[in-house]
Amino acid sequence: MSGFHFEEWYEQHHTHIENLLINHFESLNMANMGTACQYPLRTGGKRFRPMLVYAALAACTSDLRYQTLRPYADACALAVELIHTYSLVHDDLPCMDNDDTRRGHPTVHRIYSEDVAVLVGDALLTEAFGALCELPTDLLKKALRWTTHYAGINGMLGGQSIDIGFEGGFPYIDPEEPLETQSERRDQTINTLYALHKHKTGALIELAVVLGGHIAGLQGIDLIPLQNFGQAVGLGFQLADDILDAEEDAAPEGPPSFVKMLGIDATRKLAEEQWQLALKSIDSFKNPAALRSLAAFAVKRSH
Ligand code: GRG
Repeated sequence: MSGFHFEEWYEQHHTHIENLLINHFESLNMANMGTACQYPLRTGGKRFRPMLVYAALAACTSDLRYQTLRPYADACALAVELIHTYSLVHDDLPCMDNDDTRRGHPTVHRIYSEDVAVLVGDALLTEAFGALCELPTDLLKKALRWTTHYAGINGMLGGQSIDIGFEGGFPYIDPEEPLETQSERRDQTINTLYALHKHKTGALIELAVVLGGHIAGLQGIDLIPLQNFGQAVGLGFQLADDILDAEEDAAPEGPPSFVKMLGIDATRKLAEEQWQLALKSIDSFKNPAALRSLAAFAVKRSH
């Protein structure tokens, strides 16, 4: 991948992923469900996670093998973005975050209804596993295992269960109490924040790069650098999100965030450290250019 141009690469992959997503829901017998599922797929999105699948595959293989293996990357990219989209649809529901808009558009339950939005999320998740069935049998079983692991109770869904306070949760910090006597509860809050985002945000990002490496033929300890990359980028992505939120709206109310707990400068420093860690973990790969650019895109983003 010599003379790598990220903008060009990003545009090409973005268009390709949009087509995969929309085409997946064309020509279904249940035409209304097909259209409803396409709605959250048509309203934008950076497509960061599916891009990581292609970038991880490219990092671990030759240009020639990349072309051969690309259809398998398509299956995994589709699966990861469908799971991401299901999580957003369900996260926006009245029983979760109760959001009226997502990416500047009305949320699925506002366009349709709550019951339809539940079904849309369920359908996107189910179809993700269907998409993985396009993998050859030697890749399928582990891809299913990892997807279940990172999307499920040990991954994103587990993170969401921390977020809603069902699993662990944040201790109460009395805003009137002096800082010096809050230290134990502040430590507990920061540890909960790490656990929450490692699972809720980080798990799917890690899944994307693990699937890319898996298609390239990496197994066992050879996947560890990609897992480390995924974890660092996952945390960096969330830190960037917190920084952007704080820059847009400095209101102290709402749930705890890294910026609220650590301050903006320490959060920026932590994000920078995660970026460096991410780059270091893929140092020895053949073609790390796209992964490197995606790490910067996630951690140093302005939107
Ligand atoms: C409902 C099981 C279940 C899980 C929901 C991932 C999640 C858990 C909720 C999404 C809400 C949220 C703010 C998650 C944190 C991760 C994050 C910043 C998601 C947004 O990802 P982007 O910026 O979104 O990649 P786009 O719009 O670009 O696709």
